[in-house]
Amino acid sequence: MTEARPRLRRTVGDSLEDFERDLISNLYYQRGTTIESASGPDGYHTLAVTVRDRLVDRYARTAAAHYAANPRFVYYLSAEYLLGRQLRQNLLYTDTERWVRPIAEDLGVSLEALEVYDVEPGLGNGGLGRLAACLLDSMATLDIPAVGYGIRYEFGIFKQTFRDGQQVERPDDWTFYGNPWEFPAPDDRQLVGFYGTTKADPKDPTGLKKHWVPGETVRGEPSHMLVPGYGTQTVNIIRLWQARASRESFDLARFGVGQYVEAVDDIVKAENISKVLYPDDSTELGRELRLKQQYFLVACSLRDIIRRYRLRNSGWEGFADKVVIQLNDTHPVVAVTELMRLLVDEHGVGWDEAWTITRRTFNYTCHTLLPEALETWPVRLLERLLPRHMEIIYAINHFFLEEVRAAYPGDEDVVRRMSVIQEGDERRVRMAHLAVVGSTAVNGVAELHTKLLAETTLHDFAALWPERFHNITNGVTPRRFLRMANPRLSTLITEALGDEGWLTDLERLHGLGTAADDPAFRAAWRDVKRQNKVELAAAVERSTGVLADPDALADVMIKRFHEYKRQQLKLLHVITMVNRIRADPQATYVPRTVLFGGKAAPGYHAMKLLIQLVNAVADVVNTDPVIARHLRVVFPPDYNVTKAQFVIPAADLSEQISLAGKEASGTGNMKLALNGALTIGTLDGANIEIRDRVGADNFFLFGMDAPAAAALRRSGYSPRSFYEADFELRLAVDTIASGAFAKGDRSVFAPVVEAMLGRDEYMALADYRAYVDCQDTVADAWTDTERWTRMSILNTARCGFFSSDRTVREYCEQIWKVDPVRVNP
Ligand code: DL6
Repeated sequence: MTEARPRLRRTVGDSLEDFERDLISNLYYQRGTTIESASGPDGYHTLAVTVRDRLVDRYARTAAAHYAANPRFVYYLSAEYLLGRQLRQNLLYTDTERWVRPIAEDLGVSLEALEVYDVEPGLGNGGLGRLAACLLDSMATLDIPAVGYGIRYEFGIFKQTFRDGQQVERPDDWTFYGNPWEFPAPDDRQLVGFYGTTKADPKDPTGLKKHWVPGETVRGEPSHMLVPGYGTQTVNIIRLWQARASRESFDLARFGVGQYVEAVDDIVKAENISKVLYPDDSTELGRELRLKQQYFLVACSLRDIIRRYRLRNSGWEGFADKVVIQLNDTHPVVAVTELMRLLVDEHGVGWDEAWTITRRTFNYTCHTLLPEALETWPVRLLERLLPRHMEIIYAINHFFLEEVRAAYPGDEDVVRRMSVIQEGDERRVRMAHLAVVGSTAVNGVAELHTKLLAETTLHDFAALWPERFHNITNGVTPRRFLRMANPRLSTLITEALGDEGWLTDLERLHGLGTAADDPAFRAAWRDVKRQNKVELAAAVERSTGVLADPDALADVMIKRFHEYKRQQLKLLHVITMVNRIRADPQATYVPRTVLFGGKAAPGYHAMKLLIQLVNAVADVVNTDPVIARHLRVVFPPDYNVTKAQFVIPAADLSEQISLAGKEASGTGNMKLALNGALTIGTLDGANIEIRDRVGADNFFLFGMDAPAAAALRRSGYSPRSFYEADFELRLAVDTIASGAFAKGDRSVFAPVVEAMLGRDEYMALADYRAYVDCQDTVADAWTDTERWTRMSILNTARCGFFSSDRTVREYCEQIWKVDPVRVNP
C-alpha cells in the first residue's frame, strides 16, 4: 500500500503462450542461462518467478484497492509461521498448473523433479505457526485486508536426523539456494533500540512521559512474501524482519590493526537477533536473545503499521478504527508497551488517550493451558534490555491494580494474583496478564480450552472482565490440507458434489453424507485411500528402509514430541501388541503400520530419549519376522508441513491422545479427520468438537475427561498402583525396563521407566487400559471394511466446520470488526 495507481497496467499475459514466453525469458534474463544448459535449481527458480509474477500483478491491484478503500486492517503479529512449500500452492492459486504440466513435458522435465528445490520456510515449531499460516490464507481468501508480521530467521526449525536412533539436530539453512518467493523492501527498514537509559521530560507534569536513549541500535530489514487468496484477486503479504547491524557498526580502526574478529563484533551481535528460531533459553544469554527477538519483531512491525496508517490518515484518535493487531500468543506482547511508548514519548499523546487507543488496538490469542508455557520475563532483564518498557509496565500495572482494588476492596490476595508483576525471589513480568490488561478481546482456540482458561489460568480476569473473553475454535485451510495434499480425494469429492465450490464453502462437504450409503462411492473412496497409502509406503521405504503394507491399518501419530501429548502412551500400546504377538504368534491380528512423526525441542531430554525408544522399538518390531508379519513401526525423520501433506491423506487412524485438559485445540486432528481418518482420542481440545460433529459412532473415545483427570490428581495419583493392577501394562513397562530395546542394557531407557512409574505427570498409566481396550475396538471396526469406509466418509463430510475460513469469519465478526475489500480482476 504505497500509492494509488490509476495507471496500473497488467504486465503478465493470460495464456499458455504468454506463460511459456515469460518462462523462457526469465530463464534467460534472470538466471542467465538457456534451456539446454539449465540445472534443476535454474528450472525451479525460473518457474517460481514466472508464477510469482502472476501474483505480483494481483498484489499491485490489491494494494491499489486497499489504498482507495482505506479500510481497517488486521495486523497479525506472530513469532512463528509454518508456511509450507510455496510452488504448488501458487500454481493452484494462479490456476497455472494446467499450463506448466504440458510445457514441462515438452521440455522433458517433471514438476515433481523441480519441486524438490522448493524448500519450505520452517519459521515455526508446530501448531501455533501453522495456524498463523492457515489464518493468513483464509484472510486473503475472504478478501480481508491483512498483513502478517514475523521474523525472517536465518535458520528455521532444525532439521531432524537420527543417529543410532537418537535425534540429531542440524541447522535449517532454508535460503541456501535463495528464496524466489520473497521481495526485499529496503526502503521500509527500521531502527530498533536496546538497553540505555531513560530521562524524565521536564515539561511533563504527570511524569509519565519520558525520553529513552538506547545504548544499542540495530536495523530491521524487511522483506515480504505474497499470500494469495483462493478464488479471488486479493493478495496480502507477510512481512518478515531480519536484523542487521546499523551502518556504523563496522570498526574500521580495529580492522586496521588486525583485530578482525573484534572489528565485526557488533555486526555479529546484531545479526544474531534473527539468526535462529527459538534460541536455546537454558542460559541467561539465550533468554536475553529471545526477549531481544520479541522486541525486535514488535518494534519493527509497529513502526511499519504506523507508517502504513499515516499513508491515508492523520491524528491518533482514528488509529484503532484503522488498525487491529492480533497478538499470537505471548511472544509479541511487549507490543502493548511499545505502542504506549511510541504514542506517549514520541508522539506526545497523553497517557489516558494512549491507553484507550492501545487497548482498542490489541487482541490476544492464548494457545496453551500449560502454566510453564505462559511466558514470564525477569524484571531485572527487562530493566536492563528495555528500561523504558519496564517503567511503562509498572505504570500500566499501577493503574490496573487501582481498578482491581476498586472492584475488590480489601482483597490483597486477588491483587497479588492478578498483578502483571509476579513477586518472589526473582520478580517477573507475566506476559499473559499484560496481554489481557492491554487488549479488547482475549480468545481461546477451542471450546474446552476457552472454558478452562476462564475457570483456571485466567480465572480472575474472566471474573473481572467477562466481556473480554471469546472462543474461536481453530481451523485449517482446505486448500492446502485437502485439495493440494489429497488431489485424488478432492477429485472424487468434486465429482460427487458437482463442482469445486466446497473449497471455499467447506460445509458443502455435508453433501457427501448420502454418498456414504452408496457402495460404489465407498469403493472409490477406499481406492483413493489405498493409492495414497501405496505412495506413502514408497516414500517411507525410501526414507527409512522399512516397507509397509498398504493394506495394513495406517495408524499415525504426527505432532511435536511432548509428554502431555503422550507419545509414551502410544508406545505402551505398540509394546503391548508386540507382547501379545510374542505370546500367541498363531492368533489373528489386524495388520497395522504405526507411523510416528515429530521433533522434540533440542533441550527436552526426556522427549529425546522417548524418540530414541520409538526408534529402538521400531528396530525390534521390523526385524522380527514373526512380529513384522502383523506390525510395522516407522518413524520418518524431519516431520514438517511437506511431510504432513504426504502422511495425512494416507492415514486411517488419527492418534489424538493427550491428557484431557492439556491440549489447547490441536489442528492435526482436524486435518486428519477431514481426510477421512478416524480419530482415537480423549475429550481434549478440539477433539470434543470433532466428535460432536462427526458423531460419537464415528469416533473412538477413551480415557478420563478433564474433571476426572483433575480429581485423580487431587486424590493423589499413584502410577504404580495402575502398573501393579494391570498385567499387560506391567509387562509393557517391564519389557522396556528389561533392556529388550537396548540390546539388554537396562540403563539406557531406565529414565523412561522412572518417569512412568515415578510421577507420570500426564497420567499415561491411568489411561492405559481404556486406551488399549479402545484400540481393540478399532481393530474390530477395521475388519468391517464397508462400515469403516462409511465412517471415514462421514468424518470428511462432517468436518466442514473446521475450515480456517470459518475461523477467520468468527474473528472478523466477534473481534476484528473488519470488512472485506474486493479487488477487481
Ligand atoms: O492454536 C494452535 C495450536 C493448538 O492447536 C495446540 O493445541 C497448542 O498446543 C499450540 N500452542 C502452542 C503454544 N505453546 N505451547 N504449548 O504451540 O497452538
